[in-house]
Amino acid sequence: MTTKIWFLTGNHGKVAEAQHHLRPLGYEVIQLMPDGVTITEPQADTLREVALSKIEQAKHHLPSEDDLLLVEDAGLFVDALDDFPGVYSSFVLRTLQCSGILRLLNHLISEDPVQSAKVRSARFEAVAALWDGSEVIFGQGVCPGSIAYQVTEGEGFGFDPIFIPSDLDEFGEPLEPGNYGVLSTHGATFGAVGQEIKEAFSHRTRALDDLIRQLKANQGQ
Ligand code: ITT
Repeated sequence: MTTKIWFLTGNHGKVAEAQHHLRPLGYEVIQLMPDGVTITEPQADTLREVALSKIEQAKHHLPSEDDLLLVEDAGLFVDALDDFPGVYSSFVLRTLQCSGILRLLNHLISEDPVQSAKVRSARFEAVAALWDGSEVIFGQGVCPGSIAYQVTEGEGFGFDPIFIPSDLDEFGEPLEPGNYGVLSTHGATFGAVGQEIKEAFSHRTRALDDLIRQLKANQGQ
């Protein structure tokens, strides 16, 4: 039997990634955008607070009480910018865009390759929250990587055109930057690889897997 998950988000890229990942696991993901209801995203300090606020606002608008409600909040955290833009990622994408992040990092450029790699080190983080009708379950995912030198055209959304994920080891776990793994985009950004390749590395995949693992444990599966 397929379980319906209503995904509250205005971001079609997120929906496509969640559908692609969760369909084979037996979940039908449908985008939820309740008519005439404005869901506000609070300016909070953590992704978890933002996700919880969206669940609280949306749970009364679920089409059926038997269905599940999903929200997910993500952000790009750049080490050399003290984790900026982080929880401000949506605002920064709308205003500075990807090219603005590159300009900020260019001010910090170093001739030393080791220092230069540190300057560009970054990660995506995602918190997925699921309302199952009685409680909220949280899943977390991190994707370490680095910021490219140029914006690449191609697939993906948001900061994908400037984010290069770290290689993965044989267990699918990310390696420290600079190490070669069994799975690699060979320096290509998320924007330059297809959705399936992004999925192997992505913070979203990891957050959703974490969530589904807990959901199944709660259901005794
Ligand atoms: P919601 O309606 O779900 O909130 P959003 O696009 O505002 O959609 P977030 O607040 O979670 O999503 O994301 C903050 C910003 O980070 C936003 O500009 C996204 O485009 C970007 N972002 C999130 N996940 C990303 C990913 O996997 N790749 C690239 N950029 C991403």
